[in-house]
Order: sequence, then structure tokens, then C-alpha cells
Amino acid sequence: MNTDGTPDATGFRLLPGWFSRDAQAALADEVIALIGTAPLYRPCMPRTGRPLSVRMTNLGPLGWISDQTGYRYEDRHPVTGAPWPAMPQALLDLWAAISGWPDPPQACLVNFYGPDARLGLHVDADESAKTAPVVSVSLGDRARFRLGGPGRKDPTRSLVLSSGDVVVLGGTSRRFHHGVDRIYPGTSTLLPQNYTPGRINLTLRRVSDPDGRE
Ligand code: MD6
Ligand code: FE
Repeated sequence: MNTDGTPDATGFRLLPGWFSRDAQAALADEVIALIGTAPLYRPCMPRTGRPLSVRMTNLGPLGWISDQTGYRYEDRHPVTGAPWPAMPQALLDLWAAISGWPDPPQACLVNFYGPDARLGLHVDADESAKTAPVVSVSLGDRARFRLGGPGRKDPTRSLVLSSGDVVVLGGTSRRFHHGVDRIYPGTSTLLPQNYTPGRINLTLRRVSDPDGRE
């Protein structure tokens, strides 16, 4: 695992402090304003119907959702029924700068972690675009991110993600298990009071394959 911003042999890449403090503040302001129209909600796990501890919403043409029937992409907010708001330009610029993918991202999943929220080990596997990387931005409190391998039981490593850091899962790492063990409450002053302690993670994805199938 490299921490100098270059991809490792698996295509995993960490870009520490990619966004300056001012850029983080501008992006956080924009995302929080958009949450005003597309409110955070608590998705449920398929089958069990158990609510996740992370609250979510989406930006862009498509949004990732989870409910009793499964995981999928939808063009509308499941609670308000409205189309997802457009993605901030800064996220489109980030994707253009580092994804190496010719087309823009179609979905930005917004994850909000309160002090006790976690995200279990998972693979991002609901996209037909199997080779496009997934790019994520962390804002607010630090988090312990866990990265495994293609198998659920593969050994894992952990790294701390700080506000402004960017992670890229490209190449073979695109299908690696990963999750968030915990956040470290009170380690950032970026987010406004009603999001503190807390962490926002923005995950940019291509959803359709190059022939346009979803
Ligand atoms: C998070 N991130 O950092 C959760 N997935 O809160 C992800 O699940 C993720 O950071 C794919 C690629 C990058 C990520
Ligand atoms: Fe993920």
C-alpha cells in the first residue's frame, strides 16, 4: 500500500491532502446545501431490513440505494421522489484529473458517519462499468479505513483517512473488500455544528458500461 499518491501494484491509490482546507470547506458547504434538497436518510439492508448506521444520499444522474429488495441504482431519492441534485463541479474536476476514465462519473454516494457509525466490509459491485475506478473524498473527522483483497477472508490492512484525502480503487483493487471500522470523533473542525462530530465520504462512480447498459 503506497501513501505517496502513486498507485500500488493493485491499483489502490491514496492521495493525502488532495484538497486544501479552503477547497474542503467550499466542497463541504456545497454538499451540505445539496443535502438540504436531497436529505440524508438511513438505508436498510436487503432481506434483514436492518438499518445501516451510516446515513446516505446521492448526487448526480444516478444514486446507489439499498432496501429490502436489494442494492441498485435509481435516478430518484427514495424518500422525496425527486431527482438527485447535480454533482458539484469540484467533484467532476477531481474525477477528470485522477480517474483516467474518459466519461464523467454518474453517481456520487454521500455517506455521513456520526460518532458511532461504521461501514462493514464490502465490495462495490453494483456497477456494470466493471473497469472504471471508484474515487472517494473524505471530509470532517478522521476514519479508520480497512482494505482487504478479492476474498472476504483475505488479510486486511488499515489506514487512517483524514479530511481532504482522496482514495482511488482502480485496477484489481476495484474489487477488493473494504470498509470503515470507526471514525475518530472530534479530529476535524471542518464540518458545521450539526455534522460534528462526524465524517462525510463522497464516492464517485461510473455505473453504466461503455455500451450504456446499466
Ligand atoms: C468511506 N468508502 O470511506 C467508505 N468504496 O466512508 C467506500 O466504501 C469506498 O472510499 C469504494 C472506493 C472508495 C471508497
Ligand atoms: Fe465502497
